[in-house]
Amino acid sequence: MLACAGLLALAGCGGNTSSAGVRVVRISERDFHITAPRHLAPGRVKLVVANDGPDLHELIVVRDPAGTLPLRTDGLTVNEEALAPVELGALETGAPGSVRALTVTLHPGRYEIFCNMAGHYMGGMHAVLVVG
Ligand SMILES: [Cu+2]
Repeated sequence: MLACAGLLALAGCGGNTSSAGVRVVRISERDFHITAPRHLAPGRVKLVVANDGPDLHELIVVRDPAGTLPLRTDGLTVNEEALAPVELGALETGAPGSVRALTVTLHPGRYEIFCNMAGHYMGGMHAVLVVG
């Protein structure tokens, strides 16, 4: 990872780099799993999110030093309102087959991405990103 970080400015670390120097990170969502790189270098990244279905999915990015995300009283969804201070951004509901993008700036630390359609987080639609 250290060698990777050192090469970032030169080669984009093997990933795609847009003209603005924003790195592209590909994420796949499906029922009920999110596939994403576990480790990322700090900086500006464009999360390109493919919904591989078959259901509708969202994607929310939060900085999450504490670990466990709070649930609403319905027991089926994450309490996004409680996470507002640490939310970096969100993609609202996307149809199966859609590809959407969200650009965020990542600082060293632990992040979590998740889908907050009813029951999807509980079903396993979350992933931890370790930045640094
Ligand atoms: Cu979902």
